Amino acid sequence: MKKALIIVDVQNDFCEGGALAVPDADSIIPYINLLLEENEYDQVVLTQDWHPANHKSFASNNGKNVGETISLNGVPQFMWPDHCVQGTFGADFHSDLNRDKVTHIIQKGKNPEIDSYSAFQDNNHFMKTGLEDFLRYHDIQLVEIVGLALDYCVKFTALDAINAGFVTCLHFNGTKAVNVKPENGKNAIYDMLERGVTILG
Ligand code: VGL
Ligand code: ZN
Repeated sequence: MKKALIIVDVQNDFCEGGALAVPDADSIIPYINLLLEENEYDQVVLTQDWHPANHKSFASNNGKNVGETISLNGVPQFMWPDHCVQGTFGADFHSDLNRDKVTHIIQKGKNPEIDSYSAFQDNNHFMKTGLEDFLRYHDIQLVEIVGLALDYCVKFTALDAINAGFVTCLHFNGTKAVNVKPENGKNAIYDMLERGVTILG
């Protein structure tokens, strides 16, 4: 069975000191580097949140406060601080992440009108990113997922991997939740278990 590691959004803005820092995010990086060292993945995919400065998921672009929810083109949109703006330091991958074995990069969230938590498609299910085609082209049947944030991009990436028919595993030690509401991280795990994601310890 050919397998891929999908490393979700390990970018400066989601790490310590970043604009949308996920608590304890940096602690997953050595774990991910060890996975890369100890396993033979057929493909290693990085995803990168990659927003234009006028992206509508930013509270600042809607005259809203961070933490509010608006309706954006018919879907609920949580209001985030400005983050992962294309070409900025915050959008760069964390420098401690070993990128030697990376075979593919998926940039997402580029359309200012639609957010994209999943690495497979936008939140409106309007545009695919090409990740599914890439994995199928390379005969991948199993995906292992790590990265940030457990309760947003990691969760929706894992659920779409299941929908696409991949055997899907999440490394619990390779992910952290942003937990804008308490229990979001725990509920994300429940959602994934319910849909058939295997949680590896
Ligand atoms: C993410 C919020 C906004 C994530 C991206 O990577 O989980 N969360 N943009
Ligand atoms: Zn984002």
